[in-house]
Amino acid sequence: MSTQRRGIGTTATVAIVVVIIAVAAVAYYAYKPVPPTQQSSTTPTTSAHIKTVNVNMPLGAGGTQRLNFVPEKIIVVVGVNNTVRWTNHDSAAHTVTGSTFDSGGMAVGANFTHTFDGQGNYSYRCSYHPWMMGSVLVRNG
Ligand SMILES: [Cu+2]
Repeated sequence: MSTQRRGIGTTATVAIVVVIIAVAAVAYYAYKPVPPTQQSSTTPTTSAHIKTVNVNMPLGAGGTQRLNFVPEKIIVVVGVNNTVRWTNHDSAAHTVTGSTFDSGGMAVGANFTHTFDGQGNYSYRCSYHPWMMGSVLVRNG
């Protein structure tokens, strides 16, 4: 009796697996992803696609003249990654001061974000430490 039941159970299991595989195969062909070649030329247009570039003030930058913003110079592209976030990892306060943007005093651990909408080379500095100077080169996408 128990042997017979096991036999029926195995047959039913095989049938279910076959059905699952068939459904999966149909689903795969019905919802085949768009080939990458058709997506690669699409330019991201919404802010949801814009990546943020990170720049740091490293530990010791406030007291060591060879230390600076990291990276010191960056290149960003409008519509792709033109949002920049500076984070103060130092034990001293700093600023990110440019002609069109200014973080004001940034305490330890603070961050400041700015989105660059137009092309140009935007230099900036820390108003507390004259050796700290960086730049953001903005290109149109
Ligand atoms: Cu500084």
